Amino acid sequence: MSDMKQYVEDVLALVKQRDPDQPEFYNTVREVLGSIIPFLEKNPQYKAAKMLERMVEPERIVTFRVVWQDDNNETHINRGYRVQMNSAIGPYKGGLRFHPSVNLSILKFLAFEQVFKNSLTSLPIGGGKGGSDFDPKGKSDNEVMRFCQAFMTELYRHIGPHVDVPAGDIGVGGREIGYLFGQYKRIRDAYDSAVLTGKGLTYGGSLTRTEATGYGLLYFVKNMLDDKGDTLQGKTVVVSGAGNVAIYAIQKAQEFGAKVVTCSDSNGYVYDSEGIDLAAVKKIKEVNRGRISEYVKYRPNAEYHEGCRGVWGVKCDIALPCATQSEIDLDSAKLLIANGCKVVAEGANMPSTLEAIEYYLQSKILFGPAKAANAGGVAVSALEMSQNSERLSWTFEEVDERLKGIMANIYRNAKKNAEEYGDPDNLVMGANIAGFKKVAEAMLAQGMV
Ligand code: NDP
Ligand code: 2IT
Repeated sequence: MSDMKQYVEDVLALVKQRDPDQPEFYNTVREVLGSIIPFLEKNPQYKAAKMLERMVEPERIVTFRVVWQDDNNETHINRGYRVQMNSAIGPYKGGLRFHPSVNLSILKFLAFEQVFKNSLTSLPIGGGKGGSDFDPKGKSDNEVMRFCQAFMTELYRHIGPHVDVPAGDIGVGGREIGYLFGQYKRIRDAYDSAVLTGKGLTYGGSLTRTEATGYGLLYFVKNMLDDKGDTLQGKTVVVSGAGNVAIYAIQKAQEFGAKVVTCSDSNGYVYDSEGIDLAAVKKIKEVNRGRISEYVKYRPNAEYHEGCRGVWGVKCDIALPCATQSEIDLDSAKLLIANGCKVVAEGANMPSTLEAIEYYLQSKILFGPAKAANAGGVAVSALEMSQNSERLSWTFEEVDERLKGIMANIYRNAKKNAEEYGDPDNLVMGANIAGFKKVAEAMLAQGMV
């Protein structure tokens, strides 16, 4: 085994030994470190500086009690978290997730991914992630508001425009960011616009932020296809999820001339052979906060299927997982490719298992890994911070143009590094090396950090 391969194995063993109960975190560390060995071999200074051991250890983690009352005056206790993973290139930046499955393993995996994703955007943002095991489903607006206020009453002391800037993720959208921002402002008694991103347009939000992750994903796919002389026109696309990322991915895919035939939530998926009616999905999910099963009321010819895994059995040219982690395992990956799928690009974070990713790479399909393909959301978050700093708002077109430029740049950077390190179509390796380089260089320059 080469020296650097051994080094990576040793660090992985250390991660497992320290936190044996954190499989999601371990898997993402394995994905990243396992793919940058050729870079480490050319740059032995990083082993000498124990850079990998440093990077797998979060700079700081806070966990806290969140106590709130529901509409029947019953008291509930949830757990809040913020993982401040790496601040080498800027203040910690990354979303908040409110979902019953949230735990430290999931937040550490998301924060670790975020470090390299944020580096890839070429904007000055470090990496973090946070959230709570609170479940917003079925809660009234007032209950969500009280929860957000209680959550921020503790979180405020750990964040700030130059310290740590949270945003949305699963279960945290414009409504939650509004309540969180209001409470932060009340406690600090100052208008620190750039303490949160994804804000509403009346109080410092950026045009295009709502659309940015989904649009960015499609800009990334367009770049991958352009390189092969192909386009989205007439392609059949399978999308999972029906939240923020999925909705705007569907919208842009349709604008590019593709036919999107599915979307889903955690209960099941819909198949609409004539193409998804986005207005219906928006009404169900954005306006009514309902279930995707209601789609068939709007489109009687569509089919609803219980269970979300079946979505990967739908024949398509392009698959865009946009719901959650580990949605596509090896069997689903095999099914997709057996049915003719030629492109997988990840809107969600780590939606494909490591075995599924291995299979995509072996099968030589085009694969856009999450940290590159879904970086548009956090990139526009950083642009929101810029606009807040200069106390100006840019037009939709201006932000969208910048987003296109950033996604093209991420694609080129990942591709260039994949070529340079000898595996030209492996964007997993290319994106990881490109993201890692900048963070490692910044850490080395800053001494013992
Ligand atoms: P939303 O909360 O808006 O939507 C999440 C969607 O995924 C819902 O349709 C939800 O269904 C479904 N979902 C959630 N958990 C599960 C599960 N365990 N199994 C199946 N479906 C599930 O979140 P976003 O759209 O913001 O986030 C989706 C993914 O994109 C996440 O992986 C997130 O980390 C990632 N991401 C988000 C960014 C952003 O800017 N928002 C940026 C980059 C990545 P249900 O309603 O049933 O829960
Ligand atoms: O996973 C992600 O990149 C996000 N949820 C967006 C983070 C952000 O700070 O905008």
